[in-house]
Amino acid sequence: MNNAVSIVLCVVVAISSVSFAGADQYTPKPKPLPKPMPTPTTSPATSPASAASSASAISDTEIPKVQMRRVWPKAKLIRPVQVVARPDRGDRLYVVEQAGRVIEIDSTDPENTGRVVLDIKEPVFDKFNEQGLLSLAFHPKFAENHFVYVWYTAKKAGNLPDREVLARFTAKDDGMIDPASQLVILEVPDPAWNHNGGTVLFGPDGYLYISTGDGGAGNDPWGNGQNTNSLLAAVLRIDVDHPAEGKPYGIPSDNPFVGKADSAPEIFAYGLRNVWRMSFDRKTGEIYAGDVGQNAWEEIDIVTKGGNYGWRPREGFHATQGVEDSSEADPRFIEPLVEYPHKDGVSVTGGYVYRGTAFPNLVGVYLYADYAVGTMWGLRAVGGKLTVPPVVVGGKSGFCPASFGEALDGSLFICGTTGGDGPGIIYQLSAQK
Ligand SMILES: [Ca+2]
Ligand SMILES: [Ca+2]
Repeated sequence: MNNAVSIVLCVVVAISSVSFAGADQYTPKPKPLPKPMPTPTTSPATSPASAASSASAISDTEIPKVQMRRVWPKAKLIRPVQVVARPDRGDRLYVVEQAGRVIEIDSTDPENTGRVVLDIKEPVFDKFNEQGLLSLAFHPKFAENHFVYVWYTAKKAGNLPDREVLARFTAKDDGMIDPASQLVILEVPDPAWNHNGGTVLFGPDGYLYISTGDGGAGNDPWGNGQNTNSLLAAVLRIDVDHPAEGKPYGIPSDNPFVGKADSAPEIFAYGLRNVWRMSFDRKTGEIYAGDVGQNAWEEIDIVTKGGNYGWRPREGFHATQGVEDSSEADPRFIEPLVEYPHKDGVSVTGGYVYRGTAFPNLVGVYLYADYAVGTMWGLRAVGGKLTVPPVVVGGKSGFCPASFGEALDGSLFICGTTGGDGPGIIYQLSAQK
């Protein structure tokens, strides 16, 4: 039996690597999770006197097992794809629903049912399973300007083709986001329904980063991956605070393709197939990205300025099968931090490096998951180099993790569904101390 197909469990493979046909062809069939790793043995501090030494006793080679506790079960969430913390209100989380709504959760109230703060089901187009409202980012100075930025797929209209849209909306004092306040910042024409990116987030440099997919279909038939004149298959970086004359955004002067011929100055990094989720390590400023693979390998990349991550000649640490420009390892291409094969999952959901304070053993661990099988892994890396290889830290069979989320205090969440249009669920993550 074809492994890659047999383990596609989540009916709506929002970021699927392999599903070309409609998702309704797939029958959910939960696969048992890999056997959990044994709980690492630790020597917890047992007395106040040893508390001081306990911090230094925490090994940076350990990766604890991660527990998932469901939170806000009364909030009716439909296909949640992101959980984002409001920067000026630590008690407010905004949950992005793929069909085009944003739900605000009062995180102090375990019984909270959520409040719809934005509904843009029109103009969002979510006919096929990787389309829709995919990501939201609060402006770092949201408290002052009330700006939020979203990334969504939009349908052909008038002279405009099918496309991805980066738009700014303005919230009101009460947290409601005015749908009439839309300002379109960037539109990227999109040749196919799949591989639409997309995470938007602000970096520590104040610039807005956007992951785009390679456009879609299979094997990148338009050659977007290695085309630095295409905004597709890239991480873009733009300056929304200092627009260039006549444009809704500016280009950071040190973007890698500024002033280069036949290149798009918006590009920060390229050769990426479909970065569905990426995040900044809030301590180091490094970008961790989960790049969804094609037929064989899922990968995690540390995305650096000007980097070429190899798609389509490379898939994970391998020459891509079935393409004429398939390549062995080559100095042109930055290899992944880690990869996993399609026997272990088929659609990577990039997560976060834990930088909270509640679970010292988890600090510095990068967590990520597979959307189709629900497995969650942890690894450690320093300076872009792997220091502790990935281990399975948790996950739930039958739960399809669409995204991790990070609260202001560094607590982590994971959201998703039980598959297809199944109920939307948010879990809070914990680990042993
Ligand atoms: Ca596409
Ligand atoms: Ca790659």
